[in-house]
Amino acid sequence: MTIKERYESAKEIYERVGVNTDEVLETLKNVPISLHCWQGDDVSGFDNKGALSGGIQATGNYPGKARTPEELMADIDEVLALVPGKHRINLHASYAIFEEGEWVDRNKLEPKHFKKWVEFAKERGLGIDFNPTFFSHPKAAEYTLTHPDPEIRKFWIEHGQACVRISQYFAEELGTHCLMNIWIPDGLKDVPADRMGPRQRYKDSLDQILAIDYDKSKVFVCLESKVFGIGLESYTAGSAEFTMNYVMNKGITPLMDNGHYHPTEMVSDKIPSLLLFSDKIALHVTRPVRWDSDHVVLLDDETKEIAKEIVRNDALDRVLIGLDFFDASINRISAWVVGMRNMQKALMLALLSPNKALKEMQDSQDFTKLMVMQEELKLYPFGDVWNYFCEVNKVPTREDYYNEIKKYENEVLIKRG
Ligand code: RNT
Ligand code: ZN
Repeated sequence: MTIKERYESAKEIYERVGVNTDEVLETLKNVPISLHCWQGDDVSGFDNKGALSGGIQATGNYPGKARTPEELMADIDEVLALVPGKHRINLHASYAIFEEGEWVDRNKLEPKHFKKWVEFAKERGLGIDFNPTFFSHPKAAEYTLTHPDPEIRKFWIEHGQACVRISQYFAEELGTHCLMNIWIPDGLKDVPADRMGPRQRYKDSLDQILAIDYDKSKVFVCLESKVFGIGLESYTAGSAEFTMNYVMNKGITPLMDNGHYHPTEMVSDKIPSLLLFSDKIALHVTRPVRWDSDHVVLLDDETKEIAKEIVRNDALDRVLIGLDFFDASINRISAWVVGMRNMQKALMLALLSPNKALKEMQDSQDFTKLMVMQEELKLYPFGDVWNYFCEVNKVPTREDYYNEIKKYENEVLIKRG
């Protein structure tokens, strides 16, 4: 049977539970996922030679890491050719591209340092999302936006402001919004003597960043919370409560990374609550294994559950989906492609679910039928719909992308030092 024939048969099966698979394909094709550039080079960036800091870690030494903007862009092209649909790219300030012999510090970054990225995005019809980089820098050795030294804090405030201007440049050039996400690693390894002070300074720093004039309809400033980091086990200034209160107070956008909570706390469960109070919310979809380890996103229960909350609350245009992981132990292109395709598979599963009927079962307290249906739906021919989706969007079906990646590894990656 061909992929198309299998699809036709799957279509009939889904029709019986009231799901139109053609509509699912059309919807999913138009859901952009923001591809994080930092999977390609283990979060190294181009603006300094220092080690990755900030309590995050990429482990592994698989060959082929991108070392230059050209290599990173070529790798991103390879990824986009293996993922169905149209997407966005997510850059960090540390990926600024300087002219030969030029260098400016992070507080002096300007749109021109991202011109090459804009050209890259324009040629491919991609949107760009952005992040100030408050780590991997000599001035970020201890704290950034919470620093007790006013000079260092000022440096980082200026960096945040510069990034808002760069975000607006992206939005204006590309004709689509730019999500600008603020995450700082600031925290303490051991028991604090003052939990309030750093948060007070964080609040003031954010106020100063947001005080510059920018177009809120084009730049969506987000704030990402975190419960702990490596070496920051006892306290983080940007806790969930700080972040949620700040966001609600200022009318900016909350961003949840599903590696940033206690292990049994689920981001999927938080999504509807946030949707009731914020017009838009943003996600960093990742996979924490025992800690915020940033493993590649799999088609696991929580990824599926996150997708369900987005789809059944009719929020595909209100939840800005981005990925955030960095695995250096496997082929980095494969890490990206597997993560992207899994996020899409999770969304497809959610779209293929008879969500209205299931809600009615819950409301009418028909929990018996609800369990039967939820369990049986797991065995519906979802793979046949997925393969057809890949085929019509002209990307490899099933595991065929692996061969493409292996070919690229042999022809390109292996030759990198
Ligand atoms: C760190 C945060 C943050 C970073 C990226 C590189 O724990 O998740 O989003 O991973 O900005
Ligand atoms: Zn994150």
